[in-house]
Amino acid sequence: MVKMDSKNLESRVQKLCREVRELSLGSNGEIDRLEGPLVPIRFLREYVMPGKPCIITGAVNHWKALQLWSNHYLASVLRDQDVSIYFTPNGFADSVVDLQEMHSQFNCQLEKTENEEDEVSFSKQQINDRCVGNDLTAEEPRFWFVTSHVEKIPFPEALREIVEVNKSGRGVAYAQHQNNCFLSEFGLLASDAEVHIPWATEAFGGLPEAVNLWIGNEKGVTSFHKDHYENMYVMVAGEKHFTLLPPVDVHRLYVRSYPSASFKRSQDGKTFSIEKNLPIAMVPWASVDPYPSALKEEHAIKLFPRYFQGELPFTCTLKAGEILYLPSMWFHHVMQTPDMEGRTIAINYWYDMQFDIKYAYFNFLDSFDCANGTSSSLSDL
Ligand SMILES: O=C(O)CCC(=O)C(=O)O
Repeated sequence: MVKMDSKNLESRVQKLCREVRELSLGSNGEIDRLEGPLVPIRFLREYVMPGKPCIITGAVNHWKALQLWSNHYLASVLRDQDVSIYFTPNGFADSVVDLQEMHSQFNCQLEKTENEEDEVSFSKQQINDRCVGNDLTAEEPRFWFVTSHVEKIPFPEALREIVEVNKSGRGVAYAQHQNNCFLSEFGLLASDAEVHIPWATEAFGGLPEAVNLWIGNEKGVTSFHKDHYENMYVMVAGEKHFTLLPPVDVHRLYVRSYPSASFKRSQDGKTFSIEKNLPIAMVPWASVDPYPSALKEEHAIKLFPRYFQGELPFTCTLKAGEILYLPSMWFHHVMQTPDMEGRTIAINYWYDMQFDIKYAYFNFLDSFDCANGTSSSLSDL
């Protein structure tokens, strides 16, 4: 019997990651491309059951959305519709934010809490200890998990905020409401696409739990995270660039618990502040930004060696008319390139995942802290 010190555990986890690639995912970082629509049983056997992503081309060519959805058409169909829009100063929604950087680049600061007692569910020491990069002697933690400022505004105004991002100086707008919004706020567009993907519905054994519409621009970045859904992600306009890691690679993302807060945008839309969510709640989130600026690269490699020195992540660019099958629990980071009209548009279908043996294995793996060789969960507090 081998005693599990941290080095031992680390090398066994690395071996597990390599083996998963060798046995089912491949190790060149490429995603299979297939001509669709797919036969459900083949999709189920070759991709859903092994939990392997793929890109399906030619399966939505019949959608009117691909031809019809100019900015003019969208603004006309949705002229009287209010929609939820998510604003950030820098385009990074729901991600780990460095307060020092926010202050120096966007003059955006953490607001003081009126009643300190509202905060005390976790001590500052506890918060600092859990996060990567915090100075243990500082008054406040430096890194926070920050969500967007959300407003419901008329669609034509929302679209202007998105496509005129470089002119407005009013932060970065992203239509990324996820509550089945394609069938609610954007329901007037539903007949231009489909409310489910028939062959995927057959493979998954039921209709999607939620269908969401995403309209963004080149500044909008979605940070590494995972979802408890099977995801059929359809690109309608522009391109999205996905960086993917399988669930078995969870330790490479240095998931830590961060105190949570939200951006608040001023009424004129020109300035942002950060408001703590009270009482302070800790949110487990991936610490790695896979594309740090040149200035931050060396530091990032030192801080996150398991990510930057490990196996290549899987990457792909999804173009209009293509579908990405993103298996449940895969970590994904998303960037975008708009089309000639200055926007990206996507619709995604979230199907229920099976909470089965793979899910149980993942939780077991996630419960080990490789750095210490202990079994205290990185994500629990
Ligand atoms: O398109 C994006 O920006 C993010 C998509 C995503 O996270 C998802 O579909 O789960």
